[in-house]
Amino acid sequence: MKLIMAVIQDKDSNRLSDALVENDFQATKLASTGGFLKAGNTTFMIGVKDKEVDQVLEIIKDNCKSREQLVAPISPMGGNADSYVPYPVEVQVGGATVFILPVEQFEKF
Ligand code: 2BA
Repeated sequence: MKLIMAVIQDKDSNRLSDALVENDFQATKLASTGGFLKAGNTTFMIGVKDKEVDQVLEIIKDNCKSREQLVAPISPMGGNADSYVPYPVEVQVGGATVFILPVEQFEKF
């Protein structure tokens, strides 16, 4: 068994939930925050059989889009003004960042 942890954008989370349910996969959604943008994102925990991993990765790929996001400049506040960029910078946020972990034991009570 594997635990798939996928960090995705909030905008894609309902679509991905629906697609997982349609395909009979069980998942848990966690509200998370990106360390770089400090903006909300969604982390899915999906427990699956080893042979189902590829199917779930396909579902994630099909339902999560990569997008550009603007990062507002942060004022230096007494720091080094030389590196201060006074205009918003665009970053490419990926459709999904996925970790696949082995599960030693799985129980439901
Ligand atoms: P954030 O940390 O908010 O990062 C959002 C996007 O900002 C990243 O998209 C990347 O394009 C850019 N970025 C991140 N750190 C950067 C840096 N030091 N310099 C310049 N640009 C930077 P993604 O790579 O697609 O990541 C999307 C979200 O997935 C991340 O949100 C974070 O929540 C999660 N994530 C990505 N890599 C991770 C990792 N190795 N471990 C844990 N979470 C990760």
